Parts: sequence; C-alpha cells; structure tokens
Amino acid sequence: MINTTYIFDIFRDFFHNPVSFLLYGAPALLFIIFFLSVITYARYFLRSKDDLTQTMTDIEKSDSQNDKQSLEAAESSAQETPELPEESDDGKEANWLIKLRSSLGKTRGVITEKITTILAQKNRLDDEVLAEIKNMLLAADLGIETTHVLTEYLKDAGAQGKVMSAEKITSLLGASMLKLLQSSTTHTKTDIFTGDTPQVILVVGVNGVGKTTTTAKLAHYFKQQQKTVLLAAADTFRAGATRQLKIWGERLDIEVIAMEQGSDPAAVCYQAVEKAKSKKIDILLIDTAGRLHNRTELMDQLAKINRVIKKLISDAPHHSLLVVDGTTGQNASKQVESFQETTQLTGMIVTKLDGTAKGGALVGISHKYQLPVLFIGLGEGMEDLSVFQPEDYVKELLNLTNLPL
Ligand SMILES: Nc1nc2c(ncn2[C@@H]2O[C@H](COP(=O)(O)OP(=O)(O)OP(=O)(O)O)[C@@H](O)[C@H]2O)c(=O)[nH]1
Ligand SMILES: [Mg+2]
Repeated sequence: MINTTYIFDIFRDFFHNPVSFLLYGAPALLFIIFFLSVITYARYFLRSKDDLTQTMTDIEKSDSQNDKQSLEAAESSAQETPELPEESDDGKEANWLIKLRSSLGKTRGVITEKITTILAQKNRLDDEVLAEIKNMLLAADLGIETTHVLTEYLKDAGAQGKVMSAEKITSLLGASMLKLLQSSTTHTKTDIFTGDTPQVILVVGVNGVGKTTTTAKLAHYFKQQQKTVLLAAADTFRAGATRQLKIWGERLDIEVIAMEQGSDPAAVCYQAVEKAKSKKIDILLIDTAGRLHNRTELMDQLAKINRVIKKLISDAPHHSLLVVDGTTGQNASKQVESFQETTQLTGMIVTKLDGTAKGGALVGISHKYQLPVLFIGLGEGMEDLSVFQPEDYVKELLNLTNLPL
C-alpha cells in the first residue's frame, strides 16, 4: 500500500524548498511546455499535409470528372446521330431555326419584354426611355461600346422624341444590330475555307469552351461538303483529350493524328501538316489544349505551333478560330484580346448558346474586335453547329419577322 501522507509530504517539501523547486520543478515545467508545443505543431503539420493531399485529390477528381464528362458527351453524341434518317436541306434549315429560336429564348425575353414594358408607360422615345433601353441592352450583355453605338443609331434614325411602338423600336434595333454584325464580316461565309489545300484550321480557346466538340462538328460539316478532312489531336496536355477526339474520329470515319500524352503538340501539328500535304487533304483541323492568357508557357506553346506549321506551309494556319462559350457573355472580350496577341484570329465560334441569357454578347464582341462569328453551337451533337447567319440570329433574338434594311 502506498502511504499517501508520505507522498503529500514530499510535494509540500518540494514547493517549500526554493532550491529543489528551481533545480527540478522549473526544468520539468519547461519540458512539459516544450512537449506540448511539439505535439501541437506535429498535429498542425499533419493536418495541413492532409489538407494538401485532399486538395490535390480534389483537383485530380475534378480533372478526371471533366475528362469523363467530355468523353461521355463524345461517346453519346457519337452513338445517337447515326440512326437519324437523312433529312432534306429545307427540313434541316427549319429544324435549325426552331432550335435557334428556343436557344435565344432567354436573351429574347430580356430584350423584348423590357422594351414592351418601357414603352407601355411612355410611348415616346425621349432621353429617359433611351436610358432604359441602354440599361436593357447592357443587361442582355451587349457591352458598353456596342450599346452606345446602337442607341446612337436610334437617335440618328430620327426616332428620338417621336411616338414609337415597341415593335418599331425593336425593328430599328434589329436593323442596327445586323449592320454591326455585317460590318465585322468582310467576306462571304461559304468561300472562306477554299483556296490552297490543305486549308489548315487551328481551333483555340480557353478551357472547357467546347473546342474538341466543335472541331468534330466542323469535321462533320466539311465532310458533308464532300471535302476530305484530317484531324490533329494537339491537346497532348490533358489526359483523355486525344481519346475524346479519337472517339469523334471513329464516328466520323476521319483519321486522327495523335501522339501520347505529354508529347510536344507542335510535333503533332508538324506530322499532321506533312500528312495532309502528302495525302492532298482539303481541310486539316487542329484541336488544341485549353489555355489561359496568364499561363505564358501554354501561350508560348501556341506560338510555337504556329511557327512549326509555317515551316511546312508559309501562309498556314489559314484560319485560327477562337471558340468562345456563349454563357460567358462579355467576359469573352478578354479571351479575344489575349489570343490575338499570340495568334492571328480569323473568326469566332460561339458555343453553348442553348440556354444562356447572354446571347447578345456576340454582337458586341464581334463588333468591338471586328472579328466575324463564323459558326454557332447549340448543343453537344455533331449536327448542333451551324454557319452563323446574322439575319436569322437577329430575327430570332428580337422576335422579328422582317428587318428594315
Ligand atoms: N450545350 C452545349 N454543350 C456543348 C456545346 N459544345 C460543347 N459542349 C459541351 O461542353 C463540354 C466541354 O466540351 P469540350 O469540347 O471537351 O471542350 P474543350 O474546350 O475541348 O475542353 P478542354 O480541352 O478541356 O479545354 C462537353 O461536355 C461538351 O459536350 C454546345 O454548343 N452546347
Ligand atoms: Mg478539348
């Protein structure tokens, strides 16, 4: 049995004797403090390491999720289209217009409903109403410059101060939008991909905008025009990117030039251009990796791709098409600026116009940079790409049957 009174006596003596306290107590206390600090730090270190591991896992998960989604989209689109019966050109045109109409529904709502509401209170186009129209155009994401041009046009058209119906104003706006869109289209759409063969088309843009899907849609479009097509998978950066294009290639029965992940994309392009030349291919479509302007190494890589292509065909790439996600609206302006620094853009393709209220942005961006919108994408399938027709677009955007020209 331990004698508790004896232990108590030892402790009492210990605290009453300053020498023994200094000799044993203080170092013991310091040791305890040190020990506790080590434990706390170790726990903190292990936890931040866990957090880092978790973040890395999250990034990898999200990357592979994107890969999975794109691959699934490619696979399902590749499977769904072949069963469709051949449609006449008129039928296709009508279907496309229905799709365009429903895709632009949200933006149309923002514009036309607002004009009707504004003019229901006051049917004269005075400064107050003009200011409201300006706000409405900004809300539809047309951008400051273009909004200004459009409202100035309303004034110049002699509409200011006059009694105006909502229909009349909408139709004047439509006419001015069409003018803007046509001013940035200096050539006719159908003949821009002709000329020396192979026509080399570089498809560029930031991450996830729909480059690979659009490249495949373009391949389908050109194939339907009886052109021979070759695809190049120059996105060697993202795991799954090459596979995604190959799935499309198999579906379309078009050869895909590819190398393993991590290879130099410029080397893929070199090989593809050589092959396109030797096989006398009409159209070479190059799918590139998504890149942001602040990733200089990726922008340099794009510059290298351009240089390497020029070694084989001095005036190639004949087209550098910027793919823009329609749902980003005016933010796409920055993308145009940063890509223009590295590559000479010849046109834009606006995707995902299905389901956005920012469908007006393309008028603004195209006008601001004098960059024609060549195609628009309204879905994930290979048929969901159409040559951009400014008149149809404006009519569907503003619910107009006719445009005063
Ligand atoms: N709704 C809709 N979805 C689209 C359209 N175009 C592409 N997508 C989808 O957008 C997702 C991304 O498409 P990708 O073609 O992989 O995009 P990407 O720009 O090549 O992506 P990264 O190579 O990762 O930069 C896929 O799920 C596509 O199916 C479109 O016009 N409408
Ligand atoms: Mg891609």
